Amino acid sequence: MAETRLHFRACNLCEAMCGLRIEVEGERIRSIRGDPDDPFSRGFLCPKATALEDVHVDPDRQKHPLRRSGDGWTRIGWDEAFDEVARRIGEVQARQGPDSVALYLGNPTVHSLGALTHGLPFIRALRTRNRYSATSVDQLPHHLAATTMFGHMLLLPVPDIDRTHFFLALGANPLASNGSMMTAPGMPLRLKALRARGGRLVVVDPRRTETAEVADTHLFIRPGTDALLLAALVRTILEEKLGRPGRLAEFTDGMEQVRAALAPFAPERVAPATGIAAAEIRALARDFARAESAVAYGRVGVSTQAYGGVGQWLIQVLNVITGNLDRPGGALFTRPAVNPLNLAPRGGYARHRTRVRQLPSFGGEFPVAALAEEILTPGPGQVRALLVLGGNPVLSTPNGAQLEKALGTLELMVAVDPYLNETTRHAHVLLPPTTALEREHYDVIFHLLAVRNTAKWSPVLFPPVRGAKHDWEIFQALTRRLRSPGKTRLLRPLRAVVDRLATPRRLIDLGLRIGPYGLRSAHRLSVSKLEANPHGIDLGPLEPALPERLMTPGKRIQLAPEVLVRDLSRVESELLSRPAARNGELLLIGRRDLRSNNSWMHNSQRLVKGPERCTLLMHPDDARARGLAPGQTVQVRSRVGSVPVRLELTDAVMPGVVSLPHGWGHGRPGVQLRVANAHAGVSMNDLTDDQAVDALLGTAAFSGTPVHVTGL
Ligand SMILES: Nc1nc2c(c(=O)[nH]1)N[C@H]1C(S)=C(S)[C@@H](COP(=O)(O)OP(=O)(O)OC[C@H]3O[C@@H](n4cnc5c(=O)[nH]c(N)nc54)[C@H](O)[C@@H]3O)O[C@H]1N2
Ligand SMILES: Nc1nc2c(c(=O)[nH]1)N[C@H]1C(S)=C(S)[C@@H](COP(=O)(O)OP(=O)(O)OC[C@H]3O[C@@H](n4cnc5c(=O)[nH]c(N)nc54)[C@H](O)[C@@H]3O)O[C@H]1N2
Ligand code: SF4
Ligand SMILES: [Mo]
Repeated sequence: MAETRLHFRACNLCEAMCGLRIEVEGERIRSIRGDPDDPFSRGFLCPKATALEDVHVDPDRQKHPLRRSGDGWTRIGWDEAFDEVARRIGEVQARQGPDSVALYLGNPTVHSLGALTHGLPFIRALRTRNRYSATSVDQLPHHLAATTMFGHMLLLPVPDIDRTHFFLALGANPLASNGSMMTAPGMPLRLKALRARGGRLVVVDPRRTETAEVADTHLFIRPGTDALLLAALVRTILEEKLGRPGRLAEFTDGMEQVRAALAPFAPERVAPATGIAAAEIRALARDFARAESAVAYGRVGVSTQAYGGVGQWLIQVLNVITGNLDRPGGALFTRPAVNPLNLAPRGGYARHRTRVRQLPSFGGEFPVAALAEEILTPGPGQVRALLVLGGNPVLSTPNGAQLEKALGTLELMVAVDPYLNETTRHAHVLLPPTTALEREHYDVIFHLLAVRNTAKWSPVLFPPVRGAKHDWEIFQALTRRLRSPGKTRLLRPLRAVVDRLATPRRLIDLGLRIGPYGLRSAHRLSVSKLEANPHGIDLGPLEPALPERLMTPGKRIQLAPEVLVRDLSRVESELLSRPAARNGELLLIGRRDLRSNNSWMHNSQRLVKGPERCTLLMHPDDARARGLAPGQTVQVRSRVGSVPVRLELTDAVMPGVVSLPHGWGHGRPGVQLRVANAHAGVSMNDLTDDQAVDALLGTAAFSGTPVHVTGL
């Protein structure tokens, strides 16, 4: 019998970084449990963690490079694949310019150490402006607020959930998502502890979510109107002189501009559009301002709407004017052991515009809502080749059906992905990377967003399955081939040495040593020190760090950034006067559930078993008005598409709102995901509209997509 051993690592599926204790017998996993000795997660895990094994042993996982041949695929060698990809990219760019090649980075690239360390040089080597990522269907507004207010797109305040007395959560469902831009494993326990110490949890959401169920107060809000609510909250606090910025006042500019700009947004005026009574808004403003400590936090539901930029800005304004930014119990900045701030741009809003719709760039990327039209619209600069790195934009970006059509017209599509999914099935070449258990891991991004300063290194559990290469090896091989060969001939031997040395492990080791807990500190962190502490190291609670950490000129908080103040006029003219729902129209919102992870964990039998989850939630009153019955299949239509889906009735969604999860819609020809195909569902993004964006940033405005629902 093979010997049993224990392996400790961090789960990299979502943002929570749970410590896992994996019992292994030879090549087989006996169990995956929460690691009780991880100082951060203390044994917590969710059902998805065990699916790490399912991905590792999944017979549908691709392990060898594939080249499309007619209707099928041919296995090719790695060198042949790299040569072919680099040659064909070069040909497209030589013919049609560097921008004719586009790039889409999916969410899992942020959870893959090798993609983070080696993705950047690769992107640079591509020399294209046509860069897209999941950021513009997710947290882009947070970055704009961070850049304009604090001076860097990654200076992101983290809610101090463990110490706060008042947690105001808008458009976030941490009991399903396990927290986002707030890495805090064990959300159920943390929320329970908040209430147990007398703290209040207020949830603002068009659906009474799992999180709303355990809150003190849940306010239904009409989708897409959070900017109005937030403006009224800030205005009330200022009007009633409840603001107490404390020491923040010494280094904050723009308080008066904010006061003046928010004058039009009295609670009484925003109440009809938001669906929240003025008295409730005033009460919430007072309670928030008077709490011993409080934090406002908004996630996907606030970001992915037409006024998401303003929404995320006003959330931080609330934190600042009440003195809750940069203080325990409020929102604080982390002090990560490896600091990624130097790797990312500071921001850079609207340096460029997309060719067709003139949508602005941010942080060197364009909004992905524009990708399909950039492929489909002829003319100079048209996108003719696309690289998709760890993503599934056909299911995850607005009007996915249009994008899918566009993919079929490309001269070249390359995917770096272990699966042939709804997007990657259109590739000409597939380069499949290793998955989590076969590689080392360090969370460069999620330590930055964590509610405590911690550090953890995850070692390799299994050697790479035969045929697969790591993300970083794939990027490195392609980068090497893309660099113009003529110019670098002399440097080539030197480059080869540097490449060999620059492994993810060495880069993290260097980052740790030069970081704040490295050589110059008592911790003396290095990878080997972390290896000697396999459960992870706690580096203490978040601490006040302002004004020193600000990266704005003069190290001052900019409370009233001009681009955002200006955008309030749009909120006033478009949103304040928006009529109540038009005849028969319902507003579609999304939802996440615990056993799912965007589009890609549906091929695990243990995660998809049980009742169907891709259903349309509707309020019974709306069903009655349409003569619809629970359990029946209905047709949901939007401007861009139409899908059939089973109806579920519940008073947990507000009247006038329907909810559908995203990431489903499998079962299309050529998708090699047998379990997922058998639980196909429909894609919410066949309904969401690529033309519905936040005009300020181009972020997809998923929340509140107008739809009509009829019986079949
Ligand atoms: N189990 C699971 N965990 C995940 C993921 C997953 O797919 N499954 N995905 C991961 C990723 S990539 C992310 S970004 C995070 C997201 O983390 P969260 O943002 O916490 O996740 P969501 O469940 O999308 O929460 C958004 C909430 O916004 C509400 N909402 C919709 N429209 C509006 C609106 O107009 N106003 C307001 N106030 N609320 C609105 C929705 O009803 C929903 O409850 O989760 C991560 N964790
Ligand atoms: N309507 C609606 N749409 C949404 C959202 C919503 O709330 N509503 N949420 C949005 C959000 S927050 C996000 S983040 C996006 C996510 O959108 P995407 O990032 O486009 O999609 P994912 O499903 O996360 O990507 C999954 C793919 O990554 C691959 N993958 C997994 N691990 C690795 C790895 O280590 N390396 C590589 N190379 N590939 C890997 C998987 O095999 C899978 O094919 O969806 C967005 N779309
Ligand atoms: S909560 Fe997230 S990190 Fe924790 S086990 Fe589940 S998927 Fe993994
Ligand atoms: Mo996300």
